[in-house]
Amino acid sequence: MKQIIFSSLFALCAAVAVQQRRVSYDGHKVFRVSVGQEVAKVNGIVSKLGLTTWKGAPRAGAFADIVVPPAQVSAFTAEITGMDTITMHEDLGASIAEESTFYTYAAGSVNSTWFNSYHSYADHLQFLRDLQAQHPAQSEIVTSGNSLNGNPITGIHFWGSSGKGVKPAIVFHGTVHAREWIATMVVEYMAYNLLTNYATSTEIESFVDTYDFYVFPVVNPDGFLYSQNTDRLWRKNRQSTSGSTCVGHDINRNWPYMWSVPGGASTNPCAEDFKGKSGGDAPETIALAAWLKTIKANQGLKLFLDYHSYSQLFMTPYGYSCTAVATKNNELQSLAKGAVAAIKAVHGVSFDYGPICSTIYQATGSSVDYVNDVVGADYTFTSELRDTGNYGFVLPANQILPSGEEAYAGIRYLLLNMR
Ligand code: 0X9
Ligand code: ZN
Repeated sequence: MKQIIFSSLFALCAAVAVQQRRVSYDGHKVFRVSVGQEVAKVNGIVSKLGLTTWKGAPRAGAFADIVVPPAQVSAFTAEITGMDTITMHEDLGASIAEESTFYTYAAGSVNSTWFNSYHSYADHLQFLRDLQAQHPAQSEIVTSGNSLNGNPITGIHFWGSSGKGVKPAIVFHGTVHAREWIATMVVEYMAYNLLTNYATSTEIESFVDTYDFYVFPVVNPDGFLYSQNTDRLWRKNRQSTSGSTCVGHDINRNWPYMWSVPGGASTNPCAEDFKGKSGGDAPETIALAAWLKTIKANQGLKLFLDYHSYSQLFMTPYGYSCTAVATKNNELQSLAKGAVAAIKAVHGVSFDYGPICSTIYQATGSSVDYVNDVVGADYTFTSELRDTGNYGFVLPANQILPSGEEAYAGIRYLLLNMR
């Protein structure tokens, strides 16, 4: 009996310890390999050494960004001899430590220094409350449902001179993929810039008078918390799947539209792009979808934009198919083209644009296809923010503000040119 109690106590402590232990990336290197025609070779190396990749499976003509633990570095470098390779992170653990130096945020003081560092989830919520409090007559805190673990998916809603809820909505989503921290900051920059300059810029005043803005910096709060507390490179939500010990459904493969189309997601619960057991089986997907439908019904949905990182892309529907063409495709491409030119004009950073499937890869069950065809937004885009692979997901904090400034220029172009 004593032994049983002792061993179950031990198991309990071990479980707690496992849960709290931070995944260490100390000494891990991240390599960018030019795959060329050697898809099978690169795939073989990745699976033989049991490595993880940052941008899906290696594809012909593309780069494969591969995380290599210290014990495998020499084996890996031997395997890729002769291939075009650069080192993205000499020591991923050190890069993460540097990035995770959050400046202390003093509640109540929203100003541009917010964008000098990344922040804890609690501080992100405080930032929204403080921003709202600075504009009490034209904003409110909103939630679009709860996550699996009961975290409200929190955003800020703001409006102009006509009052709330009467103008068509513009919705920004950030950080559905937990590790894409720059998306949180950029989406917050949109809200900060529009609200802070409403009183002084006639252009911004006209934007906010024309549309209601709904800005959700973190639509995957459970995953985001996990990426901050446990594993910086966590991507999915925190949902378990019967019959598997692996955790997480990829919310951006789970939207219930063209979900069954083969090839654009994984059916393996351990994969980073696991689509779930059925379309819309992630609570976050269902909550976000229902909320968007309500907004569309109540006030119309002018623009939906889902921010991700990294790759510097500005994309349009569709992800599920490379041959399906969006109804407004010509106009969407022309807007995307203008947006990337506007982005480039700010800091010289180049984004590519085009439909998701042909620009990045086939992705089924992504937000864009659902919002375009099921919810029915007038304009739907998704953007992959900086960079193109120097730092990847672990983007230095000094690139937050420039990322926000250029992303805003892209949005400004849309606001000036959407019909
Ligand atoms: O795989 C994805 O979901 C996106 N790339 S990421 O590295 N950020 O995960 C690309 C799919 C494009 N669809 C949307 N961004 N909605
Ligand atoms: Zn993403």
